[in-house]
Amino acid sequence: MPEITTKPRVKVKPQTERPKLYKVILINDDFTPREFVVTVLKGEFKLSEDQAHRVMITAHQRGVCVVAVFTRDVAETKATRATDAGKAKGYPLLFTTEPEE
Ligand code: TYC
Repeated sequence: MPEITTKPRVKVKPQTERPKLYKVILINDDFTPREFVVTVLKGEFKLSEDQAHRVMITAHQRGVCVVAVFTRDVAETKATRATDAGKAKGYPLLFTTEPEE
């Protein structure tokens, strides 16, 4: 009887693989003042006044706007901090995260 031996193959991930990126998304609401949204975008995401204003207006008009893209930990931390900044003032301001395709 011939014996068949098989070598286990171990898949090695290439070390050059990039970490998955996550979008931070700003959600519109009817209560948070526009200027407060701009202030949070500048403070937490380091956007300029002009960038922050564009992002806020886009969310205001379309319902959502992608703020920026980060690794998972950074995206979740920033989204939580920015949402908490609104909560502290009694606003329903909401930032969520979503993996990039
Ligand atoms: N819609 C809010 C208002 O009219 C402003 C706003 C914009 C709130 C974007 C949230 O993500 C937001 N006061």
